[in-house]
Amino acid sequence: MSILSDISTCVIEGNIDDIKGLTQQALDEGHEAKEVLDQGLMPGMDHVGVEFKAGNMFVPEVLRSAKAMGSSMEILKPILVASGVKMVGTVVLGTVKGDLHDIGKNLVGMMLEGAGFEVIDLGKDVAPDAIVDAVKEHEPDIVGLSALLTTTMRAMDSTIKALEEAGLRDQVKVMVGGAPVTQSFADQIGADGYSSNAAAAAEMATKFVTT
Ligand code: B1M
Repeated sequence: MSILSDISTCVIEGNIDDIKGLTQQALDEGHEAKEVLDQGLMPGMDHVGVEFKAGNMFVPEVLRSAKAMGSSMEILKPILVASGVKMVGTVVLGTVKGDLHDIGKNLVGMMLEGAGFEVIDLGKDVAPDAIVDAVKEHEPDIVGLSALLTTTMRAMDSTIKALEEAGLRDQVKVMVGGAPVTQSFADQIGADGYSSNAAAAAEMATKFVTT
């Protein structure tokens, strides 16, 4: 097996202990950082996404895989940034105002990073104005909003309205998710997309920037 497939396996198995050493070894052996990302980390994360969607992997395992990927990215990211490799796109992500649940949002962020996006994670309890400011500052392709409470879902609506009022709505796709959110709610508030899980969110984001 090549070192790049060993790195894929580390992502799939959530092997946080070995992945950093293997990443450094791959670079030392002459592999480009982009090669490690495209042929090591990404295929691993794609596999995780498929297995998670199929119900063969569960949240704790996916989080561990995402952590393994993050450990490798700590080494690769500065090299990728310095060499000007473009990320697939940028996502401003946050859990909406009044809502402190961030486990699902973090998982979505990790899957997005796994799919090659730069993720500007604003955290939880994020007010519509803070999203507007972040869109002005970072000019993302996508805004991702998460909500876990029926009482905070409405803040997704307010956030979309704030983007409209700031004249920014046409510049970004807005995707929403979280346990109480549904496709019909997403349609009702004028979001561009809804996904029920992190793997589907990453797939949708990729479609947004490639079609
Ligand atoms: Co809270 N909580 N909680 N809680 N909590 C729920 C959500 C609840 C369903 C529990 C229950 O009553 N059965 C209930 C909500 C009821 C409702 O509104 N219908 C609830 C409540 C009531 C509350 C409090 C009000 C409790 C209280 O204080 N009285 C309070 C509210 C605080 C606040 O937010 N203002 C509260 C607090 C908390 C903790 C802080 C203790 C903790 C959060 C810790 C944290 O996130 N750092 C917590 C937790 C852990 C939960 C449960 C147990 C688990 C949520 C979770 O992390 N799931 C939850 C019950 C449950 O779901 N079993 C519950 C795992 C996570 C991976 O799934 O977040 O759904 P999820 O994300 C999924 C998808 O939804 C999707 O992808 C993810 C991965 O597949 N997804 C997206 C999520 N965001 C997306 C965005 C996308 C696309 C997909 O695009 C951008």
